[in-house]
Amino acid sequence: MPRSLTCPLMQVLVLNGPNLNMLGEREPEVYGSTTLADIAARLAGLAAELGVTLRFEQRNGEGELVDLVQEARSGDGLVLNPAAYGHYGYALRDAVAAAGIPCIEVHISNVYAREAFRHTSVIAPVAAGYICGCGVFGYELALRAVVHRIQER
Ligand code: CA2
Repeated sequence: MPRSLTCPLMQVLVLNGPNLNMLGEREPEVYGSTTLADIAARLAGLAAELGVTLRFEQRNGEGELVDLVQEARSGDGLVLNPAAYGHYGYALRDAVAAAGIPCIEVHISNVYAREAFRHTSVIAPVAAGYICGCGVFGYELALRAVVHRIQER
């Protein structure tokens, strides 16, 4: 039976880290010309299709991101582009590990084709999955992946 007939809608937080508010405005050769608002709009359409209540946020500070991950514990899943914090943000990693909900880490660029410091993720070991290098389409893949994980539980 479809989940919508039996349970409340799944709640997923899509959380974006520092500087991603500048998406589409600078460095289009690396990140493309799509803005964060464009991504939010695309995901809203997909969320409706998948039966998901979506919250889409961006914060620059690691503490603010930690606060939102802690709030997400009352929901079902997390899609996280931690931006540079993904490479060294242990407080954010601890929050994701403690959240007890599946998290899919997403990066727009192929971090493995870039500087060596981007080749490490401190989040990936505590995430359910990791997507990078698929451009902004990675967010749609990540939303589908986290929904799949939630339904498996
Ligand atoms: O590829 C990604 O999604 C990243 O998470 C983006 C981060 C970077 O530090 C990670 O290594 C990979 C950077 C976000 C900054 O985004 C900007 C967008 C437009 C202009 C300037 C920065």
